[in-house]
Amino acid sequence: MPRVSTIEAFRVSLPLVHAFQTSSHRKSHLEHILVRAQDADGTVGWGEIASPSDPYYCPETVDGCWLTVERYLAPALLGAEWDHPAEVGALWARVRGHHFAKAGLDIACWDLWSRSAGTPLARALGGDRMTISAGVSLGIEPTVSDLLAQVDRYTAEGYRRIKLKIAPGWDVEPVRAVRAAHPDLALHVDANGAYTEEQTDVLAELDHFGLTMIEQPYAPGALAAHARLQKRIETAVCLDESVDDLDQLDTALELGSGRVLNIKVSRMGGLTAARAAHDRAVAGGWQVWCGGMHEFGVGRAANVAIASLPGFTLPSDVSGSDKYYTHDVVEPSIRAIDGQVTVPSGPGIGHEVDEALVRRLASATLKF
Ligand code: OSB
Ligand code: MG
Repeated sequence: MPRVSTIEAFRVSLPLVHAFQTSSHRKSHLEHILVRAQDADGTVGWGEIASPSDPYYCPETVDGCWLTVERYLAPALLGAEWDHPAEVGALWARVRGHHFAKAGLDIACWDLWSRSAGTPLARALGGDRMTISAGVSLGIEPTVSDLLAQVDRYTAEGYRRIKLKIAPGWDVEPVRAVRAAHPDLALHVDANGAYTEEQTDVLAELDHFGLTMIEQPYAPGALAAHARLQKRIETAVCLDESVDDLDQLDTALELGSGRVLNIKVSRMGGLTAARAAHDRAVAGGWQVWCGGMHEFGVGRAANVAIASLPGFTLPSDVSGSDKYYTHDVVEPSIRAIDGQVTVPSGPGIGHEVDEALVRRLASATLKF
């Protein structure tokens, strides 16, 4: 079996419909790297590197991913023999970290392989759902009434749960206001690691609002602190930044650092790794859901595919493209209807990339 004889990468920037602010950064447009892999038969697979531009969520950056693809990952993949996409991770196992960059190539290989097999990516991964449940992640807004307007808008659109970004100084007040306006809403908060253990009293106060979880309250490495918090509060603690490999997940499971895992394809280093995290977390008795990184259509379609696995029982951060972008890079664009995204039945990611658009928008390209 081939496999990849041509690899191209494109740096593409799209404006966000609505600026997004977390405890650590603010964004009005996003630059991602789209990866195109072609085999000797001419079959093409696409992947997306959804790294943030700046190292505020994770250590990776778009610039760093670009160099890593150019110097290490693309040369390792080009011309290598493999039969199944679960094997490609071994090609770059020597490269430590760089999970977002690896994920882009991994997704392209899964798309390529499932297209040549004529299989939907979701089924190739072992997913059995026909639709996935979609929530939205709302950034920090200038005022509580701006936030309430956002919540009203997306609950009216039918999204199944709302996640609110919090940070010290923007936590109990917005949560109380949203809860008062929507008593039965499935609601959770995400701190992106902005709290220290000295600020635990605020987190304990959030225990009284019937939240489904508190996502990543402390710094990524603070697995013991997360375990102490989980013992103190009723609300489930969810890990995001703390878990980017199976060893960290094992430690978290053993310590009881939470009860829920946000699985991001990018953070784990690709679909194979995300599936392994799903299997391990579910076996350890945790609930899992699919997180996102404001992906364009390629990465978003990969998220839909992984979220079709049976263990993804909680609503995802995989909202419709229109929440983020006026014009996405795939056709048809990904849509949430009444809080559900349909898992495509066509081969591969099930969406066609507008290649002319990608080439036109690219501010830089690589070709191997
Ligand atoms: O912590 O889940 C996060 C976006 C960028 C960086 C980190 C996070 C997020 C989101 C948005 O919450 C998820 C999405 O809508 O794609
Ligand atoms: Mg998060």
